Amino acid sequence: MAEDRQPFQQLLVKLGEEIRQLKTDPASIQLPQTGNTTSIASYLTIVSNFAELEDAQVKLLGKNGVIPSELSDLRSQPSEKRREIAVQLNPVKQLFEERIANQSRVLKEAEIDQRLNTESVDVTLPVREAPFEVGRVHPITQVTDELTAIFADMGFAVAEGPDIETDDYNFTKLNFPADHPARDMHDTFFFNPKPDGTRLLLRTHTSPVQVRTMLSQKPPIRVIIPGRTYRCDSDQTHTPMFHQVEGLVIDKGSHLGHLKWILEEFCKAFFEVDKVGMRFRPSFFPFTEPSLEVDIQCRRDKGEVRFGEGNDWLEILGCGMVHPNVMRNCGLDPDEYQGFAWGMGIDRVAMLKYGMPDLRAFFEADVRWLSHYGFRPLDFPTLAGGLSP
Ligand code: 2NL
Repeated sequence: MAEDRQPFQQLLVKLGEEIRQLKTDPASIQLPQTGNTTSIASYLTIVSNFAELEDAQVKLLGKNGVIPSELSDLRSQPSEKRREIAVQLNPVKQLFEERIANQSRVLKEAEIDQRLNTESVDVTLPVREAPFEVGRVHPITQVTDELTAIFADMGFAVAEGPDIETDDYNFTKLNFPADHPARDMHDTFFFNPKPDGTRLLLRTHTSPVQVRTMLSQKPPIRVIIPGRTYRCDSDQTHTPMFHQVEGLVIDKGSHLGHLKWILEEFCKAFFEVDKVGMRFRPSFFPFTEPSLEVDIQCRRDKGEVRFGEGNDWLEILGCGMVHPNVMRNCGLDPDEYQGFAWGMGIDRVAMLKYGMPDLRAFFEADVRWLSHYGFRPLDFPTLAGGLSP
């Protein structure tokens, strides 16, 4: 072992000499068995830090290391002699490479052990806010989750459908007459007509999803459909893209009394009050008969709205019994089944519940607005646990 401690530099010089002897007369030396080779290999197993190990590797095997530089003139030798040199040198190189890789592993493990023994975690430090806690849930997402939790609790399923629809599903099946003004370019975003004359559009309400539900499922049906809707309209309370939630119930004995109860329970749960005055006014929609509009009791207080008290009324949704023509268009016999449906603007009820004055800000993607009006993530709304965080 005494040789192991010979300065490495000395061993390298000797290795250089031995390689030169090998090149001159390969038969005169057995490089893999020399004491020098053994000493270098031993040295590589006692190197005690990464810097020294890398230094050894560079000096032995690096581009200008002893072995490559002594071999740089090998091309000038006859091929038989080159073979004899290679037979001796290759195992030596391999031995050094193995020792270096092994020692690198040993040093890495020692370093980890050292850190485990010396570093400790102060578990009493306060927790930093993780990125997903800094992010905020958009009010539309929050309110959609709140609505969904309320209706899910009443046994409603959630249905979804495409934003791009056919004229048939968006209007015709819903009993819109051919010349109805909603079919006008002023209200509806149409795509260019196809060669057969039909044209796709951006759905103006979520009702086409109800049509799809009626066409594909047998009653009893209880679904709500939250989603994006589009109309060619823009001012302080209208944006070209907005959100609706519609509900649909189809069963043998469904009637307006059920509809009224559902909407009343919904309003109490959503606005988080024990009782709420409601007013049903006659109205008109092509797809319901009779049709009603619903106002809820409120009090306006310095720009703030309070529900369940006061003498003001606020319109929040439209509803009605599904028109027999719509039932027939969707493959249901109106003499066997009755249905009711309602539709409500999600953006509008979000503005009302959380006192956000300008609808356009909802879609400007301003992080300052979102950090003010947004909601903490991972606080999922449930009826039992509380809706608004
Ligand atoms: C409103 C009014 C409403 C419906 C939507 C509906 C859907 C089918 C059949 C019958 Cl497939 N009705 N939906 C019914 C009444 C009103 O929305 O003012 N929405 C913002």
